[in-house]
Amino acid sequence: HTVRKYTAGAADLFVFLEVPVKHLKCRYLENIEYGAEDITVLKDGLAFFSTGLKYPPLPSFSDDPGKMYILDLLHPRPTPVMLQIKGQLDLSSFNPHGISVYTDETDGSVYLFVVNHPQKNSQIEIFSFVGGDTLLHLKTIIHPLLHSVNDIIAVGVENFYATNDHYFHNDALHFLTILLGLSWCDVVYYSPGDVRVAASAIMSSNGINISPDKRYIYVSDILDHEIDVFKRQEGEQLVFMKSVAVGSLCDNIEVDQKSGDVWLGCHPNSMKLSQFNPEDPPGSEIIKIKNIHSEQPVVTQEYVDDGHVLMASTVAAPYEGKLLIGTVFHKALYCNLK
Ligand SMILES: [Ca+2]
Ligand SMILES: [Ca+2]
Repeated sequence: HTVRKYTAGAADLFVFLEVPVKHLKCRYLENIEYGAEDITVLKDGLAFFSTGLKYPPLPSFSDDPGKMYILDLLHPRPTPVMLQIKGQLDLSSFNPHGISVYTDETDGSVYLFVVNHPQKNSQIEIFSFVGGDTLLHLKTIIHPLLHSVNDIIAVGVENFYATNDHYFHNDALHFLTILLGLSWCDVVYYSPGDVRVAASAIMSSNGINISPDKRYIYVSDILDHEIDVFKRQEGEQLVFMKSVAVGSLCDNIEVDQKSGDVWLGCHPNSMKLSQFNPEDPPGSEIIKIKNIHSEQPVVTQEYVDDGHVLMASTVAAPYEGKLLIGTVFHKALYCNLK
């Protein structure tokens, strides 16, 4: 494996890396043409996808509302199937972004939490996965602290942590916070009786996930090129433990439930991403962190493409020697790690 070289300083605002290609044995997944920004996999091999995100200034190439898909990794030829959404949710403005699943161990029921941006707002949708290809919409959560939500990690049937990736909604003010390197973003804890900032001083908090033993929370500080490790305290406050430098703009985080390895979908070149040019497309980079809690975590590049196969990777979800890779606005890959 190639160990990531840190040529750019952690304080650099933009990473201009031209990355050498490193491929795995992969194929495109059917039915995913306009991005699968987030993917997560249940222990039984069922994977959920959020697709069709519209998140300006990032490009999107379909005017259709976003949709959720499901895929069975135990099937001989896994293929994404669109999920039918029942209930009161307005599907014409559905714009799904970060996702998380929660399994209630007492009865095995599965809840899917989805960050939704109808009319550029931020809200959280909670669905019950009732089996087959059906989601039942249970409720919408709107709160002033959940103002620019990117991703979410569910820790109960109505409890979650969520990341805000902006401090200001105004584009000019937001750009100013980036220019000045202000670490004003946060992680919010939500439960029906208690909503508060659980961690702050983050430049731009993007992906969020949890360790297999549920004791630690991982947050990607995308503009700081780091993964922050927090310990969960009594009362759900998060205590900062350390940061692991990744040398890339890492988006969503998935955790291998067996090994505890942290998998990251990353953007090797932010300029190519924000100033989209099909002649010089943004690339994709998948990074893995092994032994994240040890003194010396091992950061490796597992997949790299210059954008000619896959543009703008956001997530890499491992399962039993297989890897699903999603993107902001492009296709998705099914890869073999063995
Ligand atoms: Ca997620
Ligand atoms: Ca994200």
